[in-house]
Amino acid sequence: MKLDDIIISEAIIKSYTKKLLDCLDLDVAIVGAGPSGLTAAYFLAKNNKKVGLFERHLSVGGGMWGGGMMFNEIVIQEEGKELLEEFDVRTKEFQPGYYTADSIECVTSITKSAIQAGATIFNLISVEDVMLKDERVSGLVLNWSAVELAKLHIDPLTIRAKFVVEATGHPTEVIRILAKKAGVKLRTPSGAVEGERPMWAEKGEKLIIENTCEIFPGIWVAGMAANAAFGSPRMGPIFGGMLLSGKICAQKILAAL
Ligand code: 48F
Repeated sequence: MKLDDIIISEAIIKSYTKKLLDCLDLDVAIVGAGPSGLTAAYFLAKNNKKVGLFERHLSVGGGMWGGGMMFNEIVIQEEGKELLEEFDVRTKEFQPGYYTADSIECVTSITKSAIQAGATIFNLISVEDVMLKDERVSGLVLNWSAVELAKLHIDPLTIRAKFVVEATGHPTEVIRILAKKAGVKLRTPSGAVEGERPMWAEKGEKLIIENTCEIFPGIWVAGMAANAAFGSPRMGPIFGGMLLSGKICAQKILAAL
């Protein structure tokens, strides 16, 4: 068969455009394809919700690829191990209660599970703002990451969502933008992003569960962003809390939808 270069281009443009058009009006829009965002996407999509996940970088996976200090293994505890089994990730017991997993197997398997459950993942798109109507977050403002990187003066596009998930990790970008631009009070002790505290794995892993919540009407925090929002500690390369936070966030949103 002779290959037509123009048909190849047309196939990409048409199928991508269809994907983007299908995501203009979502049940849940997630910002950040790290472990928490990907896990939330999986459980929401598995429950037949229309989910779009927007990731700034070329690659998904956030801070998971590099394990700890580029040693590409992660540690998880018992609860996290059960979740990894749901994604068909193999784990090894290191000591009672401590398991390791290959970080590359984790990222690829969770990502595949989320996509095959029905979530649509867009890489190379940055969320630069939220849509705020009647004191409720009701969507996201998107632009190509290339536009952001090149600092081009090009207006964004907007998508609507019943709920937004802030899963941008340590920088906690989306709720910072919301608090700054709209001057609203978040459901944190001070009403602002409290900022993450120094490393304390045990406390960080416990608190992330209760910090996963609807932090302002229409927007939820999951993963490291939840701990940073509430002034809780970071926890380093133990990932059970990230996965559990994504799952709990999805379960709470499912109950609210
Ligand atoms: O940082 P990240 O992996 O967040 P997470 O799911 O997991 C944290 C762990 O990786 C690790 C840790 C474990 O103990 O503390 O750090 O909470 O993934 C966040 C993703 O969000 C993307 C960013 O590129 C990364 O892949 N991101 C951040 N801001 C934006 C964004 C934005 N404005 N628009 C789109 N994507």
